[in-house]
Amino acid sequence: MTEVVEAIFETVAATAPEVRAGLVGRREYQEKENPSGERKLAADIHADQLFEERLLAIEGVASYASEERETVTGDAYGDGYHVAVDPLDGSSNLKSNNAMGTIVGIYEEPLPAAGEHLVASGFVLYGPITNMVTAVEGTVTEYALDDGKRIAVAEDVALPDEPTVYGFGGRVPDWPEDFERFVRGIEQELKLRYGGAMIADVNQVLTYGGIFAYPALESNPDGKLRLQFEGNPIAYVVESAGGGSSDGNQSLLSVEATELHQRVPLHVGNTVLIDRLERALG
Ligand code: AFP
Repeated sequence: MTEVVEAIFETVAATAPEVRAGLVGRREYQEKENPSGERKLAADIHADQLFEERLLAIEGVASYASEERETVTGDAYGDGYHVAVDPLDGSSNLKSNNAMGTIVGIYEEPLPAAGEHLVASGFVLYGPITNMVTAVEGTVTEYALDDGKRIAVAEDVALPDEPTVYGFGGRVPDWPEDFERFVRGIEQELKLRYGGAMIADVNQVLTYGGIFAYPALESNPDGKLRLQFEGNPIAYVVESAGGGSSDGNQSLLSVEATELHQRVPLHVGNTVLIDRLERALG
């Protein structure tokens, strides 16, 4: 198992410099929308093509799915791992030159699959430094990427016990009342860190402790973020780092997967805050 998982992470790391270099000149929107009805940037398409080609070439990877594609490619029910990728998370940050990320979830079951079928997950953060965080068998490791090579910079990463930051997506008038009441309490205690790319905001929570959420909205009770490509992989990382995740009443990893692009209300962070959130929404 671990050789294939390692090969997947090595491939994602080796591809990251081309994704980053490919951002220049690719910030215009294409006509086509992605399966979630969101406009696609040329940069989204470029990253998606690179990851599909490279990941499907790995012995032991059966299929590839991405936020940018309607359906799974490769052998959807084949033996081997089923990889779910958000090639460029936060791509609307490209125009404003803010951080973005790549998210990868490695499932042992055909997609769509519940998060409990993840064997590993991770993300690349295109920040001042390109770094990568992986969660494998309950251990979280942070790497600096140097020309696509992983250099471990933190082993056994764990959320600090004391939460410091929070970041909540969506618009205040669109938040359900019970979530807004929860936020009003958090606001009195923590510092706001919200940048519009989940990976960058979640990395703040991993580094400083706190909570990130893109909650259920009045306009969309399932929220905005996708279970397969964002919710499950990030919940797996945060829970492996000693934190918690929730769709409002259960761990994201327990949410039943019925559609490849299903959305889910996403809350991740220190367990004390996730417990408080579930009591507030209960
Ligand atoms: P884009 O990839 O379209 O920029 O969306 C990013 C994202 O999926 C996630 O990374 C952010 O947390 C969230 O959406 C930001 O959404 P808002 O623009 O509604 O704040």
